[in-house]
Amino acid sequence: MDTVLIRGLEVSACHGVRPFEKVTPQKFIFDVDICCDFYAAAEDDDLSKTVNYSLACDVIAEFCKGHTFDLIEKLAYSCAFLLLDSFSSANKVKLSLYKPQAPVKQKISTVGVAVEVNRERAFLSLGSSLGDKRAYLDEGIKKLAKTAGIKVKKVSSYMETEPYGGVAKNKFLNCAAEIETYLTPRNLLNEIHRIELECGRERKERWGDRTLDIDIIFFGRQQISEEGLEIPHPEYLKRDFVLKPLKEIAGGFICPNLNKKLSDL
Ligand code: PH2
Ligand code: MG
Ligand code: MG
Repeated sequence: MDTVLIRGLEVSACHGVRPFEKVTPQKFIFDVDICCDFYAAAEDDDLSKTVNYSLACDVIAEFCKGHTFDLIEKLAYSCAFLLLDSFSSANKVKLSLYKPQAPVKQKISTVGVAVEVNRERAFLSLGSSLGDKRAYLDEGIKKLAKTAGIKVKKVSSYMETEPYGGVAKNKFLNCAAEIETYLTPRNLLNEIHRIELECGRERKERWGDRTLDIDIIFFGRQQISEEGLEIPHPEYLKRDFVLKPLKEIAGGFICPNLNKKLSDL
């Protein structure tokens, strides 16, 4: 994968848990890999077709100086997200952040953290069968959009559907959403669980009526089978209330496990 490299970018800024670190600037050093296809930039010798490393350095330096965090973990994640926001052609950022003057008793050459963040396209199914169903879907989408590392790209129309599975008794309101996300599938699932909880979801009966349910149907082309996390969703083919709204917003999407277009299912 083509990669723009930045090594040893030095920024003087105030980050740290200790109170003096929040007022006394110290040295932070960034090593960054920004992955983007720059074949066309190389072909045409055209700066506008790649990630301008000088702009990328400005973005990092300005953010690092303009904020104060306790943790370099927070600073590293925030900078990686910001780089993906700033450069739409970048699909992965690897960032190492060093703090050579960190207050540590021992003599050290440096401490630091490394993060790797990917841009992925994911599809979600949302459903509600309790209370003000439309308001719960609206609220769920609003909360997704407000979450760092999630951008809502498309939302299907809301469709009234019959309860499926023999447990839920009420009619559902369902929709699908396309998001772009910088989160891992596991962290996306955790954010979804937080949003369901904030929308009054009680986890009692599997498949029972619920204020808000958000399921990950696809996460890029990834196939995942882990405890509590199966992607593509194991049931999506059987569920019209998932397929119909998905086809509306992503008919051309090729399902990773079937290698068929959604619109052909
Ligand atoms: N969700 C379920 C069980 N049954 N039926 C419809 N129509 N819509 C749903 O979203 C739904 C369901 C479990 O998540
Ligand atoms: Mg569900
Ligand atoms: Mg669910």
